[in-house]
Amino acid sequence: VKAFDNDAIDAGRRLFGGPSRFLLGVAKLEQLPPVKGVEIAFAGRSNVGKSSLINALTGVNGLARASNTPGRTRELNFFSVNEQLTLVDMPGYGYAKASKAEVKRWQEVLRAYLRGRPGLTRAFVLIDARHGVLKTDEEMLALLDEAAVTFQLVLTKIDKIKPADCARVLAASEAVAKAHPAAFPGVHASSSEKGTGIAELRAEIAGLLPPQA
Ligand SMILES: Nc1nc2c(ncn2[C@@H]2O[C@H](COP(=O)(O)OP(=O)(O)O)[C@@H](O)[C@H]2O)c(=O)[nH]1
Ligand SMILES: [Mg+2]
Repeated sequence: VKAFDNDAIDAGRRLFGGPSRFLLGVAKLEQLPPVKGVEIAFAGRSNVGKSSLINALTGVNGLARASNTPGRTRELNFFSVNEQLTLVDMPGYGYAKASKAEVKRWQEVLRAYLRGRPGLTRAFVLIDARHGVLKTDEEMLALLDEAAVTFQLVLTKIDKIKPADCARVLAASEAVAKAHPAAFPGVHASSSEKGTGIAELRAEIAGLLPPQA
């Protein structure tokens, strides 16, 4: 990913330095809240580190986990950051125990959400750095292409691999992204555990907000 200058890093720090709170969990599209400000979504396989990344970005431990109570994991969970930004924790895919009917149902909810959400500025698709882009990830990317939602890839858990392997997975992921019309160039590498790449991701997100008046 491109380098961020001090101003961009500062803007990210200021944005996420503000209060963050859980808004609501949505299981049915009729329950979707009106879009307020800029909305961004986090997608990825279950266990890839979506909740951990939201906690790391907001600096609020347990913020995303707080909404992870049973029954909530199949919902779209909405969080507010500094009253300026809405983060959406999307239900994880690739869950081995999910039935075909379940997968189909949540794909329909997801597709409807992605298609009918003009305020959705970008989706970050999280990729486990140990595995790279898998087939189920490709399905998600195809869904985003189809819905014309700009997405950007973020490697997670880079603390679990060697720097050389990280460089290799980054390059491979960039090549995958290039093949998708909805991809935003540049792949982030992160570790919620160590805090690596969090400041840069905050800066990227802050850059999506309209300039301050
Ligand atoms: N080592 C390491 N583990 C992580 C990292 N991010 C998440 N995890 C672990 O991966 C597991 C799944 O994380 P979670 O955020 O719940 O994933 P989700 O299902 O995508 O929301 C948990 O045990 C986390 O502690 C990371 O950056 N490094
Ligand atoms: Mg989660």
